[in-house]
Amino acid sequence: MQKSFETSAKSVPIMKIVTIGDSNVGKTALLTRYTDSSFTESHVLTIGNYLLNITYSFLSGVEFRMKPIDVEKKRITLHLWDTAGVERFSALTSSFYNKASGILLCYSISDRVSFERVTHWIVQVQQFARKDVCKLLVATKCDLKERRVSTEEGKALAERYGIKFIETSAKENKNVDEAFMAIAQEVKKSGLLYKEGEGDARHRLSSKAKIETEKGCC
Ligand SMILES: Nc1nc2c(ncn2[C@@H]2O[C@H](COP(=O)(O)OP(=O)(O)OP(=O)(O)O)[C@@H](O)[C@H]2O)c(=O)[nH]1
Ligand SMILES: [Mg+2]
Repeated sequence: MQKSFETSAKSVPIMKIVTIGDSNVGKTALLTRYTDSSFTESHVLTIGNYLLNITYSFLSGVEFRMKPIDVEKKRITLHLWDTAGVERFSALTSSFYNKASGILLCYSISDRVSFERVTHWIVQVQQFARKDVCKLLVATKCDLKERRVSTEEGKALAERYGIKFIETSAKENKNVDEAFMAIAQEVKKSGLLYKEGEGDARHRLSSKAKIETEKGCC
């Protein structure tokens, strides 16, 4: 019985999804809403100390979560890598892009600078991620009344880069599942999936966490 469970678990393909964008745009809140159905008002800088991941992500500026998802009736495991937006982690976090299947490029509708810096994040992706990585432009905090970036501007930017666009609110749980489903569908179309254990940071980082992180992972 146990054996057949392990066999079927192993056959579930993996998509590696990375969230990137400026600090404070709400990347962690988006993931927390998606994986834990919760939201917190406080901003805790992502620095890689998420309790469950401490053995393999400390000092990395990246936190890890998993969630199963059915994409067009096929069961997939999402490996979700939440990067730190603060500049001091950029060398380490960018090393997490290289095997990403999909990247959520996030900015906040209430923070004009975070929108203008999407171009910077795209350059990072072009430099460090696979050429065929799937991308989705995600506007966050669309519940806020003090809007600094219009929906039209978001759409226009996404069109410029030939990627899809979605406005979300982790606080009000708006379009959060839809954002992850959209990137998962893009990845499924592109075929950029992994087998269990293939290039998996959780295995590679367990003993030599810092060294392996510096080499790049996920
Ligand atoms: N109103 C509102 N606030 C949000 C939303 N999402 C996040 N926030 C708030 O924005 C702040 C920053 O959220 P985080 O998710 O920690 O931001 P982050 O992008 O992960 O930041 P770094 O880890 O520093 O890169 C927190 O105070 C959140 O409560 C949202 O949808 N609506
Ligand atoms: Mg964070």
